[in-house]
Formats: sequence, structure tokens, C-alpha cells
Amino acid sequence: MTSRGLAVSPAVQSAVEDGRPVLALESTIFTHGLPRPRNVEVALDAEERVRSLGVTPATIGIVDGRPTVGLTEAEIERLSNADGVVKASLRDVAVIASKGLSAGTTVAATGYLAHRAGVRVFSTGGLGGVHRDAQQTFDESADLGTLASLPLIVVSAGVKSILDIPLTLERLETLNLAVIGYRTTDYPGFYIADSGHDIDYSVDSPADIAGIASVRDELGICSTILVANPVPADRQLDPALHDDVLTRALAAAAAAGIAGHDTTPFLLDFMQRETGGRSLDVNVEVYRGNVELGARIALAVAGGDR
Ligand code: PSU
Ligand code: MN
Repeated sequence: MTSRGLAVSPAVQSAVEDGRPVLALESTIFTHGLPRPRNVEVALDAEERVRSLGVTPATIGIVDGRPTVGLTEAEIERLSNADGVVKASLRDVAVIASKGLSAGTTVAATGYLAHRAGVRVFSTGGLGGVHRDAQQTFDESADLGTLASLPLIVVSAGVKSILDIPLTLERLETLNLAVIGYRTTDYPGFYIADSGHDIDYSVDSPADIAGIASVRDELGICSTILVANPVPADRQLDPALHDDVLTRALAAAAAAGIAGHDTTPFLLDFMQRETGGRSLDVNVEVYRGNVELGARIALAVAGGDR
């Protein structure tokens, strides 16, 4: 059905109306973050994992100008494989919709559309953040400012070390975004379990997170709670390989003059090629972990299994 400018799938609509658990998933991860054909496999596998836990998946994107919450399998396949699918952050959504284009939505755009549809929990891989040369370029992802104005719970494995992690953590503080480690106070660095930076809070269960969100909502605090869920240390990318490839990725981006919304996809693609696909395997694993934890949090928020 379509309301308030959004197409919401019948499954998502009825789950939201009945207060049953729903988990939002973004689409830039499969339109721009992962190579074909792995992208579509990962996206469909994520939905399947969510369903197997008794939670309704709501993958979000823009199809032929229709912002959609709860993409069908055919729509996920199309966005994954079609040429001309763009990357939409929140500022792009209305422009892309009125032009009738298709897009993968970033965390910012996905979070906004999820909230609009009444979905409260959202899992992604890595958040956007502050880029390393931000003092000169002002390149800070719109993810941060947008999540600061939405009362969601967002599960990620932190931000990738292609970004400036300490500057990102400073901005999260400025923007009133609570960062809560899932069973850790080490802020994860996406490919690696510990970025070397600490966070203040740790929780042990999805129920704890649901409890924090409930107090936040009662108080009318409307910024996102960020749950940082690290990859298990024995599954992380080898830190020495990570550091070497990262240094070269940043140099290659600078040499190629990459800027703006192309920066993140360029760096991720470089990492994938130069680690012989190992960074991709870790990326997929991290995402699966976040999807599973997000589903468990959605259950706890809906008052179901914890
Ligand atoms: N970080 C990743 N992989 C990604 C992204 C971020 O590790 O695919 C995507 C997410 O959709 C995120 C977006 O919202 O990139 C941020 O892009 P930008 O920095 O242009 O705002
Ligand atoms: Mn940017």
C-alpha cells in the first residue's frame, strides 16, 4: 500500500500495525557496497535469517521513483543487478523519486524511511562517519546528523577504518548519539574487533537494549541508540593485512581524486581487490551478525523472545 509518499509492503504494514517485530535493512550495501553476484545473495540471505527468527524484514530502497519499505525479492534482485541504480542519501530521496529513478538508500535515507513507516530497529554493516581529511574536505556522512534526529535503534559494527574513527566518535557525542557496545567497551572497527578506541557503555542482552530504548522514548529523547556489535576476534581481518591495504587504499583514492559519495564505494572496492576477497568475507560475516542481533533486539522491543 502507498501512504505518505511511501510504498509499504503488506507484510511490513500489518506487522507494524499489530506491534509485531520488524527489522529494517538498507540497500546501499547491496547496490554499492558489495560486488555482484554476492550482493544479491547477501541481501536475500539477510532477509531469510530475519524471517527464521520470527521477525519481518523490511529492506528499504527506491524502485522506479517509489520509496519502498519492504522490497520484494524481485525488487532486491533488480536493484542489485540493474545499471543506473544510484546511491541515495536523505537529501537525494525526493529528487530521485520525482525523476522516477531507482536507488540504494544509505543509512541516513533508510533510517528516515523506516521511521516514517513505523519501524524502530535497523541493522546495517558499517555506518558512515567522518572521513580522514574532514578538516579540509568537511566530508562527514549525513548518516550522523540524520540519526541524531530519529528515535531508532541501529546495529552496526562501528565504522570502517577507512574513516577517522576518533573524529567520528567525537561527532557522535556532539550529536547526542548514544553508543552502546554489545558485550564490549572496545569500539569495533568493522573489519577488526577493536578499533583501539573505547566506548562508555556495554550491555549483555537484547532486552537491555530494549530497556534503554524504552526509557529514551518515555523521556522523549529522539536520537538513535547506536549498538556496536564487533566481529568475533577469531574471524576478523588480519590486522597487519588490514593496515597495509588501508594505507594503500587511501593513497589510491587521493591519487585518483575521488571525493564525495564516491569515496566509500571506491575504498571498499579497493580493500576487496587487494585482500583477495578476504575483506569481503569479513564484511559479509559482520553484516550477518548485525542482522541477527538486530532481529533479536526487534523481538525484545516488541515484547517477544529475548
Ligand atoms: N560503510 C560501509 N559500507 C557501506 C556504507 C558505509 O562500510 O556500504 C554505505 C552505507 O549505506 C552508508 C553510506 O550509509 O555508505 C555512507 O555513505 P556517505 O559516506 O557517502 O554518506
Ligand atoms: Mn560523504
